[in-house]
Amino acid sequence: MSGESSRSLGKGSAPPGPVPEGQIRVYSMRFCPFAQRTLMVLKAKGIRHEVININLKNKPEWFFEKNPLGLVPVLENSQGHLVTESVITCEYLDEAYPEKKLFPDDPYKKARQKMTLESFSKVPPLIASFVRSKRKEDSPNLREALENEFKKLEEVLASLDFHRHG
Ligand SMILES: N[C@@H](CCC(=O)N[C@@H](CS)C(=O)NCC(=O)O)C(=O)O
Repeated sequence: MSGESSRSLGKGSAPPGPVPEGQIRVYSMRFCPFAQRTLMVLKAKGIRHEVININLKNKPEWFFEKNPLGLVPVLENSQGHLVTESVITCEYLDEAYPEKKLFPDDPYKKARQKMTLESFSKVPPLIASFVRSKRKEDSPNLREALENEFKKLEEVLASLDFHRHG
């Protein structure tokens, strides 16, 4: 069941059982940039987790009980707690597993970090549109917009002192 490469579940599939004690589950989709956020935080913090990929073109009926909006990512823990929205899942994971904190505790530093993240909120939808576009040469504007975002990101990363925020 675990692993990013497991097959995706679609309509008519049996609902997965409860999450085993001490585990956390993420409902995901392999090419979803939003779900990648959650998966990256799980990985960065070394949290043991299981991945269930959802066929978003043919969603299982039971998936709407996990998220009425039918969107991935969704986190579920062994107490049956459900957390949706990628940014919220990241912050939840950082607080629920405090051993290796990614967000600073200082309120101002934390706000600055969120502001930096927010300034790149255009990136996931841009990547999704780019991946969806049939012929890449038909979307020069998308490519240019993405290249600009990555250039900006590189500049921000180069200017950051990670040790100070660590
Ligand atoms: N704001 C949401 C967006 C999540 C989202 O749009 N996920 C897409 C896959 S990349 C999805 O589940 N699409 C299914 C649909 O639109 O029905 C988040 O940040 O988690």
